[in-house]
Amino acid sequence: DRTVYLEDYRPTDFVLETVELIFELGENLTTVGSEMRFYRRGGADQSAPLVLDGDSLALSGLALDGKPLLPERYEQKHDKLIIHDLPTDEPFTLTVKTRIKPAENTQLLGLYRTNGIYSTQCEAEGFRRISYFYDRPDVLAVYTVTIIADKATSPLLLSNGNLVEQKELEDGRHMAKWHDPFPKPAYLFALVAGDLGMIEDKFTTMSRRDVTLRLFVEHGKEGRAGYAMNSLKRAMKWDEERFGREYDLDIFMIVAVSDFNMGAMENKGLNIFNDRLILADPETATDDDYGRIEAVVAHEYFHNWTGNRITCRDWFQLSLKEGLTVYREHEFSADQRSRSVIRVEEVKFLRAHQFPEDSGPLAHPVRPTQYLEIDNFYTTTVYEKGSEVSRMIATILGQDNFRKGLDLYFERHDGGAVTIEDYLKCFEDATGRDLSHFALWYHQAGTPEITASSEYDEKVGRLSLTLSQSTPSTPGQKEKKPLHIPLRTGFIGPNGDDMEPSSVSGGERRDDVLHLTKEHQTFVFEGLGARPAVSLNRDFSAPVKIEYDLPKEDLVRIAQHESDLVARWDAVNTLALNTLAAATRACQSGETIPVDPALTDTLTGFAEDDALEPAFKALALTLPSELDIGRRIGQDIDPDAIHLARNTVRDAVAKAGHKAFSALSVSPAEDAPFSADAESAGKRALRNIALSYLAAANGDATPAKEAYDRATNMTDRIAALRILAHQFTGAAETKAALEDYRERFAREPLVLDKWFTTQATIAGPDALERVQNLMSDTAFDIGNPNRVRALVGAFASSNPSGFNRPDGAAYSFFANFILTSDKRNPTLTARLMTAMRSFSALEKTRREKALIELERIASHDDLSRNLRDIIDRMLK
Ligand code: B3K
Ligand code: ZN
Repeated sequence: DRTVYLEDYRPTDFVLETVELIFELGENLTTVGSEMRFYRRGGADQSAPLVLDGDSLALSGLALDGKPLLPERYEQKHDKLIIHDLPTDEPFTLTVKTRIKPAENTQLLGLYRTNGIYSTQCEAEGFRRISYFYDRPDVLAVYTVTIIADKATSPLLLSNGNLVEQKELEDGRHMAKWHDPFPKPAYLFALVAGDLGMIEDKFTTMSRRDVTLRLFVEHGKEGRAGYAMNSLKRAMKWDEERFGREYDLDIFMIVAVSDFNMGAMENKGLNIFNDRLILADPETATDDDYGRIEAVVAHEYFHNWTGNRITCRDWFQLSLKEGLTVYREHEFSADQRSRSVIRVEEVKFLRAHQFPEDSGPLAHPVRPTQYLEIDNFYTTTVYEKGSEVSRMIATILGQDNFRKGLDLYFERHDGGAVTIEDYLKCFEDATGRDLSHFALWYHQAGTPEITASSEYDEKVGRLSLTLSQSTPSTPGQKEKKPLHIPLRTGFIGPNGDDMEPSSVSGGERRDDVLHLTKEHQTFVFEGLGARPAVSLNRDFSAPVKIEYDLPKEDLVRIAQHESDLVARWDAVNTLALNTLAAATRACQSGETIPVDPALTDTLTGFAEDDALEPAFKALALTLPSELDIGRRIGQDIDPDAIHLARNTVRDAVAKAGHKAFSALSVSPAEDAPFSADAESAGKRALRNIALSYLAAANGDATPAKEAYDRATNMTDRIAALRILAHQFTGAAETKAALEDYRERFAREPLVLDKWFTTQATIAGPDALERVQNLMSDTAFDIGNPNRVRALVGAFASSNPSGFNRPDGAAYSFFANFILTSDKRNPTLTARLMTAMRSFSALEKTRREKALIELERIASHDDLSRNLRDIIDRMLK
């Protein structure tokens, strides 16, 4: 059993000070020389051997202080290199030579070569696939890296830090030497070599140092790199202004590569990105793409302080860097765009991805205590729930105090590898507030559920609000304790204005934050002259589920009048979910499907309200997805009933709001030059949602086809294509538009991903055959993670009625795909597999068919550790 436990943590026996790496790059054979300077840690066992990590390495040399080591001095066991009888008092130098094969590395972990580019991905445990090393985040060393390669095919040789030497060698080779003065763990090491295009810019920091900024992309794509560069500069400025963080090297580089397992990687001074998160121009990128590029470029840059300068002691602390960095990223997006719109998007994401994870077989705390494969813990719980936890600290302390705590964190721990406890202590020490109860958020898995009830005593103007909290059991954690939950709460009067109680008892209330700390707690508010509508969890101040039987008129009042826009959106969303769930039930029992006029009226009201910003209106008008409805129903889910119910409700909304949608669908600024800013994006989003309602109301594909043909940017083009494909699946217009798109972007794999996804998510039983056919399209490439996610991933995770065909055929297709893909790329495969984590919420027939296929996967005894870990937990 290879399970790793938090409680087993202990520091290394040796301290690694410096490492000199020499790479001689060849696609079939690369040799890596590593010269490491060590000394024994004081207080450690003075006879302990040095144990280094390795994975799929060929050892070709080993020397101590320049002298080859005799075979009896070392052993290679279970991927470890163990060296005995090392000096006790003196520092020593260990030289290790390894051979690796970058072109055969289909896992895309370690050093790999695809499309003529050598690049690396070392987090979490990829460096051990390059050389034997202390591959753990608490070993921080200063790196000097020499790269030697053929100059014609690899004119560009990059690594972390500053370039210190570059020269020509014989046989057409050349070398470059990089030095990174900041001690770092191996997971932040990076190397890139190849032939790429570049754009360059500069940034002058707050202390007036000039930093060179370079962004590398495929030749010919330079024109699509400008937005990423611009985002980087805004992120650098923002981090100075908002958090006082300045960049620390003379150069900052970003490289975009096309074969990449995740989004991007924050390697010191040399971020490596999936090219889908860099490349953008109006013809090929949607507004959502622009938003994500801005956010991820910022996220990786922000890691320089939260992750790189201060890193994790061990991988259990992953959220220390990821949760905090996501929070910083969210704040950045909120400041760059519209704060409430960004917040609504975060809430939607959390509910769609983190809540299901937290209520399913893969649930784990933000800070786990054990793992089999750390790669599987880069989850929405560690990232997004981790971010919510930092957000709650800010809500509890207030923004100024949060900043004070974070300042102390940077001051106290710069250069360190620390824990979640160290992080929390900084907020306690800086503000005097005790966070020991709050800390439970890191340790307890599961989404807390709050039940609320209220009573209003008209005679004395008193409102009693009773809140009860509980957290469901999760794997390995049966009993749960009550948490400290900060709940922003508003009181909306009959005229729609905020009401302010004259006094509160029963618990702490600061500003509009109620501090729920007990299992049951009754807050009593005095001085409320009329019965208010209680708006709980404004701004989604806590990542919880709330069960509150609000009278419908209260929900409508909140939807129409709350000063907090997130709460307004949430009220509309609840109205819609209530209607959609009822419609699904009716559909299953063969009754006529009811559509609540309170919903259609409210939505029409939103559509007609000119005071609301377009982006917010677009969000409010978007009905919950079929997956959202399934999650709301929770068990015995019938995806076909949901699909039919949702279409029926959508058509009713479309008819009721027909006039308003017609008005919104005419573009006010069709001819204006394209701008990617949030305001313009909001207008496009609103126009496109209106267009989809109109298409539903009229049942005519022509307007969508015209919109497709007229489109001058990808947002409008793909929106029209989606309407055609999803609402007019077999139509001639749809066929023509799909063919046009395929042709138009024939040489743009990244852009064709949208075409794959659009078709993979067409509802209904034909989806499987469609996906299978698309897999033989020449643009599909099983070796490229983006293609796989765009087609197979989207089908499995975002096409509930198609993927969950009652005959189980799609499950069996998917299981076969998983078994094949696992041989090539375990990280990607394990991630894909999670698409089925909620299978037990399906109705019986589907659930049983899914189980058969999951068990078939599990019965193979040669699964990767990544897949084994996921499938076993799913079946537990
Ligand atoms: N830290 C990386 C993620 C690495 C994933 C390794 N399996 C990107 C990020 O979160 O910024
Ligand atoms: Zn990150």
